[in-house]
Amino acid sequence: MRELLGNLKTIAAGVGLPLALISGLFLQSCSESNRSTANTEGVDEDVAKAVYVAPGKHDELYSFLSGGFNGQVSVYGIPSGRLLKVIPVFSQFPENGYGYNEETRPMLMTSHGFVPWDDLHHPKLSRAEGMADGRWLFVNGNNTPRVARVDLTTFETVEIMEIPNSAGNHCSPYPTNNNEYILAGTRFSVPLDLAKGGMGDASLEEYKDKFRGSISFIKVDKDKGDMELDFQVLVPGFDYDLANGGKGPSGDWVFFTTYNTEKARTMKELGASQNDKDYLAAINWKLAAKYAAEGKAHEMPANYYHNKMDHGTHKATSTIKKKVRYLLPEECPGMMYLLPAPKSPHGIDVDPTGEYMVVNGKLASTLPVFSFSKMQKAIEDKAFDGEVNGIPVFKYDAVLYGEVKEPGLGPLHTEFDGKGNAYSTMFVSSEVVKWNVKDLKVLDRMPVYYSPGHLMIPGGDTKEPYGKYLVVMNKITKDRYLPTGPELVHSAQLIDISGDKMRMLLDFPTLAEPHYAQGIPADKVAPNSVKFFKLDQNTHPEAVKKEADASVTRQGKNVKVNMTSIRSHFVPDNIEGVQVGDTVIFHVTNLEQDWDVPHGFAVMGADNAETLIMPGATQSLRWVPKQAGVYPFYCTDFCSALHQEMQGYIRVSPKGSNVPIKFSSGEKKSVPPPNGGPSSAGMN
Ligand code: RUQ
Ligand code: CUA
Repeated sequence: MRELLGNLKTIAAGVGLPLALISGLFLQSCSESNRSTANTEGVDEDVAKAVYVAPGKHDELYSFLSGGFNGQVSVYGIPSGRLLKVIPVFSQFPENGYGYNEETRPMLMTSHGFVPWDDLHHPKLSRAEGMADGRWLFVNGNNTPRVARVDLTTFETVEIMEIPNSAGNHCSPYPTNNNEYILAGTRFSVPLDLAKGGMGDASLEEYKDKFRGSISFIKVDKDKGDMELDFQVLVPGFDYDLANGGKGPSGDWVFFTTYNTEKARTMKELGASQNDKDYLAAINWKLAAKYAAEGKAHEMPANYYHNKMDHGTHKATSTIKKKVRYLLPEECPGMMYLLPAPKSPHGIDVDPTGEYMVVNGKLASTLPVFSFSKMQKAIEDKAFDGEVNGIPVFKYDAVLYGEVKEPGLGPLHTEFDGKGNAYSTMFVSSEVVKWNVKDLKVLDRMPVYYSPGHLMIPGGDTKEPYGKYLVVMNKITKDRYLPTGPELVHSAQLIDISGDKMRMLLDFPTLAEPHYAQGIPADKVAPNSVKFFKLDQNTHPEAVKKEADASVTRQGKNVKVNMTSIRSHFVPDNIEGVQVGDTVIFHVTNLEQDWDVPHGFAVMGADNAETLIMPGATQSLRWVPKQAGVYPFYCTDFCSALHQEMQGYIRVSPKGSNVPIKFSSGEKKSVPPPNGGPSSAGMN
């Protein structure tokens, strides 16, 4: 395989082969390697020690991998690669009822209606002084433009905000060094109707004149993390791909890669690959904020949802926002510049010192590194080469620090180790390449399997990388694991970067398609992890805090069941008086005040999901029985030795019957004290 790739490189080097052709060649090389068993090249014998986390011991780091098209975030322990949790964000999750139960359904509301899915690409940890602080994780929804916030005390999604004037929120979300702003750029430009708001109706032939991109400036509350769309910058109608914030000297700047500066609207594979250089856009976010504050912003109508989870009720509410402010770069001198960057660039990564901006040009044969101080000088000297829509374009040589020669094929992303080295993924030549940021010399190459997209070094996008490990996320899995039919898991690989040479440690399967990831030392997150919700702080309006208060009430065609659960019974567990044609809402409060004792609730025929209620919380399930009968309900989580006994019945009579509402917790059979948890009960 190495030989093959070598040949490939010689063929493609310098000639600027179209990506389709190169990847075609590459796929051939994949099937080549299918013939042999898994390739263990680069793996030495005692790597097991480096990743072994003994039973009962904890991992050194958390890592948060995006799930791509599953709309979720997966949490893995590093170095073991153990999957710790799946956090549903944009997707309904039957496992715990997220997006199904009444409390979380509003989280998935958008101006397009209820959208229970998205393509989640880039997790970014919140920051303090340029370092990940372990409080929140921000993620983007690429399809129906949204930004979400996960609270890392509960590992729950607590806020989702739709982004207006955007289509494909890929270039997102990028926090500045103290979360002053989260920046979110649109991937696709769309025709904007500044008078009526939102997307206008336009002929595709008018692309060049009417289509615009947008970059959203989302303010983050310092203490609570709540987001608010402050304003947008409306930018030329390119495709905006990825972004990253500066640090140190470049801390006031954020950089965005663009492609399709050709403004092609069809067959973009070719149309958007014509220009020898596209742009890296540089925006001074502080200056933009100043312009917006000083009245340079215009206002236009908008229509977008902002959904927030309340801490006390544990219920989400949606607010519909009707206005958005925007800045036009041509009216804001000094706010935005364009750096010419070869060639359909993807990732933009800023080194820990904040001086070097690395642009990963998918089709480029070199890896250009731009210099922030040269950029400052170029602004002073007006070293421009024309302008686009009033935005100055720098002369390439005036801002270029240098180029990494023959880095590999198909560079996509770069991260840093804090020792002056950079690591870049090469999609086409399937390798991670280590190079020195100062002298731009390639130092090492590690073949990876296969076709890496993003890579992540814990803290590798901050001013002080944690270093030590690198996780590379591969797009193609092929023969790495036992085959599971046509659909395979994706594969991440863990690489030790503590020495001069990279050392391959571990393959681990990932869910759906991870794009970016974030890693953080466990001690920045674990101590703040909530064990359970305090019942006396539960302000859910339908919560019942003791069994005596449980009730069943009818209001017209609606029947409301306010129920409690505790090991190992529900109150009430016998319910009568429901009729076909009624809508029943179960509000179930878990009375437990102990760690790791959720109760589930499911009722036969429920067409949505179960709910999984954490101790001290209330969740509500809507159920519309279709036929008369006596329906069992039960707890879905094996919570005690008598979990199988945790069940009840609800009687549904024909429409118009005269069975009155009646409920009880029966002649209770004696219930053992709540000590029957899995650890003490020997329930197997
Ligand atoms: S992008 S590799 Cu969102 Cu690179 Cu996926
Ligand atoms: Cu409660 Cu099983």
